[in-house]
Amino acid sequence: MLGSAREQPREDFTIGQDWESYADAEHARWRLLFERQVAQLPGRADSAVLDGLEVLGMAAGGIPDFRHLSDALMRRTGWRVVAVPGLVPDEVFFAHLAARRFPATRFIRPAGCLDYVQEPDVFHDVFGHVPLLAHPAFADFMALYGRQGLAAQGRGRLAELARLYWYTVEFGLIRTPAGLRIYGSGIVSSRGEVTYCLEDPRPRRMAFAPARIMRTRYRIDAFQEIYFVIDDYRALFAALDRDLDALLAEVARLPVLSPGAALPEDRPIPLAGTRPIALDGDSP
Ligand code: HBI
Ligand code: FE
Repeated sequence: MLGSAREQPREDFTIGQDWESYADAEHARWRLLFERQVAQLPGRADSAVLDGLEVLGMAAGGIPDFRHLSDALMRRTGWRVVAVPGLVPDEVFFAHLAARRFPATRFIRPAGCLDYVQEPDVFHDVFGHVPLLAHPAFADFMALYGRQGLAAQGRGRLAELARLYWYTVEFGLIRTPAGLRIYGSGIVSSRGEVTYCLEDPRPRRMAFAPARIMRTRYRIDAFQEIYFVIDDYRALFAALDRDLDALLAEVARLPVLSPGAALPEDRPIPLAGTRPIALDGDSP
């Protein structure tokens, strides 16, 4: 059956989404996840995430059809969404990004594991990642990440690029005139981390520093101990829009850091420090 999810993956690991074959119960699970997540996002997620959800027509109704998402994305940023069976090899993942194709899983997490999944599912991949692909600067960064990922892998420096992805695309925060906001997909699609990352006093929040991030290990099994904060999506593009060998050499000279490590050059971003400061004398 052409385009079926049960077919053998193609050489680029893509499969058909086979949207028509989703069961009502699977759409209902999306609806539950969508509704409870959207309720938390106003005032916490960056406007680029909220705008992306809207312009791409994502809704509580059910699991989006990747063809419709791709049509809407293509008009805005030239990206499309393709279905893959699960995690794909790094070089395949990078090659898709470089070609402005986002590989998304088609399956949805089982009803018994709505709050935590080990492997990405369609809710994480589509609700978490796809909205920002409608943002031009972020969309360009993702394609550049794919190209530089392929280059870094050729030099045996995949770990450094993966850490940058983790602390930006997956768990990044952004400083806006209204305050700190979320843009990382791992947070946007997480029931608990949305509030933890912005409101809990325990994690540290540091100014974006690409070479520092590339030395910092990460945990995949717990909320993050450290978040890095950008001021603008163009800072992501600028971090990789340079001689990769020079950047990797700079990183390789210094030791790898644990997520809890503190460096004198770290610049903490206070939780309330970005709210507009009153000019009438009642601010510190
Ligand atoms: N495959 N489907 C999928 N999704 C990912 O996010 C992904 C992947 N393969 C490799 C990978 N991520 C990461 O290892 C790279 O970002 C380094
Ligand atoms: Fe992800």
